[in-house]
Amino acid sequence: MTDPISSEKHGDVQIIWSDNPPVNALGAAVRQGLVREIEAAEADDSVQAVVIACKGRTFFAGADISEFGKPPVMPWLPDVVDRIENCTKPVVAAIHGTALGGGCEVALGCHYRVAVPSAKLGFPEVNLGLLPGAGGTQRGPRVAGVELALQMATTGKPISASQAHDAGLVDRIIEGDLIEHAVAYADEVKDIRPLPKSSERDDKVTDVDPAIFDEYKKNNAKLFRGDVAPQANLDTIKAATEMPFDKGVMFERQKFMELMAGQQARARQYFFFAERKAAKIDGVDDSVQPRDIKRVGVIGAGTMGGGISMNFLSAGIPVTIVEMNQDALDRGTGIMLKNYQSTAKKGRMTEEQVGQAMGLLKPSLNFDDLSECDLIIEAVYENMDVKKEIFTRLDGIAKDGAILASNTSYLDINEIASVTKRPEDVVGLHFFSPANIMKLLEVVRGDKTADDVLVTAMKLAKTIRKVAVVAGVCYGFIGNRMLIPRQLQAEKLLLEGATPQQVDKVHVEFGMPMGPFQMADLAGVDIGWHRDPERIESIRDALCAIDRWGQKKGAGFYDYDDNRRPSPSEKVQEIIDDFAAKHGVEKREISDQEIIERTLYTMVNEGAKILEEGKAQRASDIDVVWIYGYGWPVYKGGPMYWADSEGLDTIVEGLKRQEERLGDDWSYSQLLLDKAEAGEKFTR
Ligand code: T1G
Repeated sequence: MTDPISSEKHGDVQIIWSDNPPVNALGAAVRQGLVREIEAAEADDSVQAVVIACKGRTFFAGADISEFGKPPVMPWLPDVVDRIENCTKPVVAAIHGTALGGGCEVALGCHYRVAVPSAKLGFPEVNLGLLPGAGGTQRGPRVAGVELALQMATTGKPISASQAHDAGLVDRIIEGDLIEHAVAYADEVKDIRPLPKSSERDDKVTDVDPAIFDEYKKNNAKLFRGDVAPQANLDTIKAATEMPFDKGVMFERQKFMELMAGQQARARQYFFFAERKAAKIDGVDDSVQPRDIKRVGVIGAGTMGGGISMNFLSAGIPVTIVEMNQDALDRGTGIMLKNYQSTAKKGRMTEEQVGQAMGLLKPSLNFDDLSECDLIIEAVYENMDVKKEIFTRLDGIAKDGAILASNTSYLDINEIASVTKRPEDVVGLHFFSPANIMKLLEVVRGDKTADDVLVTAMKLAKTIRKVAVVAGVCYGFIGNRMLIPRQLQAEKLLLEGATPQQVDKVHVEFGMPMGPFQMADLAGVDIGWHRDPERIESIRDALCAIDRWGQKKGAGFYDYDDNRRPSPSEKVQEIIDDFAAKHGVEKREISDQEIIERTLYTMVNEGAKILEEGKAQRASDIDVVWIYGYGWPVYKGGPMYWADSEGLDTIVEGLKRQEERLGDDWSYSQLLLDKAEAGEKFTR
């Protein structure tokens, strides 16, 4: 392995380079090289100042996560940072790309920091279930101030170079060549003494009202729910206001080690790689090139079509959106504009950017306009006949090589493709509502979908800032298919004595953003309903038949006030009791554990079936779907990782305990049984 650290002289300034693709992670060789080169520069009388810089796309993006859990190799990163700070000559960090985690801490160990305008700095360790463990929780508040450091460390969100400059975290924003200006800056400061050490500055942590920490926690309660790392980050930042640096870093080290040893950090670190693995398509050669997508067509300007269009417009890709009538078209484009304007009001985009995005939109009533598109996404009513009719028309209109995609959330892509003469160009692009917000995209691979169509979809997903997962064709693909047993058991539990609020409470306490019935009310109880009010085969049918379609109707499984605040519904309880009586179901006390076993264990069983049928490439992909598509608590790693943590034998035992109640069409995944028997895991 070539040494990633080198150095070169520019006059009396020594540049220490890191060249450790892809992101200059601070692995052992980098840490060793940094110490070696700092000591060499210090001992070299011809060197008056030092610049630390990185080749490639970014300054150090943090500790090397792939080293976690392995035997440590010296030097520790905190010692590297201390060694830089104690260098007897000024050290300047030249920052581009993303100085994250340990990268930001190395920069803080330097005496000065310069950055290009596009650079970002951050403490994303909390996303890995950790905290800045190389002095960042103590240096950060001293340099950037407690409140900014607290926000950075507990949210993991990076800040821009200009925000960092305003806070004093960056000394100069460099317009032009970074290295040339960094060397010039080093030349400017080379004789200034004493050297400004982040660890010795107390000006930004003295006189801090301790109440700000409770205030912050109260205002960001969601951050702290269930997840232990945000609290540890708050505690260590707070320590910077209560104790001297040396004591503070000892406290930081203790909290860091506690987190690192914990389940949540392991789950989050697993997920970091799981998310990136999802982008890889098994069996498709890296040489397969994506098709060029210059213009996207969207059929349907409803909630989904509008949201889908916004993803491409925001990425600067022109969209032709087609509707059946002017009213629907105007309504759809109006909602898109409103969404953009509310984003602008929150300061997350400028009015000019809103104009640019909407300027790329071409509304049309003429289906033939889609002939100019390289990718056409059908986002209309979830009905196979309607979709077949559209794809038949598309087949005659779309240009050669255009990709024809359906946003269907359940239906058979092979059947849709079968009405075209180009099934190899047909793929499923299942966006999750709201499509302009939710990060998950299920890319559904038909039997005949061409490899380059798949590669194009996965690459495009990254362009529109989605996390894509390849799914095979089956009813509901990955996510919604696993919802089916969960919803089925949840409703059966209502008949047997549980209440909607009890079932939802168990899920929320587990860490889900909402429970099955809260979700049904939000999404619409009528989704997938057969629309026949006379046909009452389930509690949902009974609710739909009397217009209890969820929040949009002010009533679903819950009653809602004008502000959509939910309350338990006597009417719903009546319907449940009638239904149970009619079906001769005895009411009984239902334990929380039974709810977990019947709704979450059955999901794991379905996930195992998806795997054994080859409808997901790997178990970790299923976890990515559930974390990004449904808000599964990332600190539990996703349903398959979580099942491994519980033990697959525990899952099987629980299912066997419930077997009698699971219904006639219940069946075990053989893969689950085999793995449980063999003491194996799905995800490691
Ligand atoms: N360690 C090891 N590999 C990493 C890595 C890291 N820190 N960051 C990225 N990679 C790999 C990634 O797996 C992928 O590999 C490739 O680089 C490109 O990544 C002591 C303890 C920097 C914003 O949390 O946020 O410092 O799949 O696809 O979309 O206090 O990577 O190609 O084989 O994400 O352009 C703190 C994590 C660590 C930053 C770039 N740092 N990385 O995004 O590329 S803990 C982080 C990112 C720490 C100290 C603590 C992003 C990125 P492959 P990518 P990208």
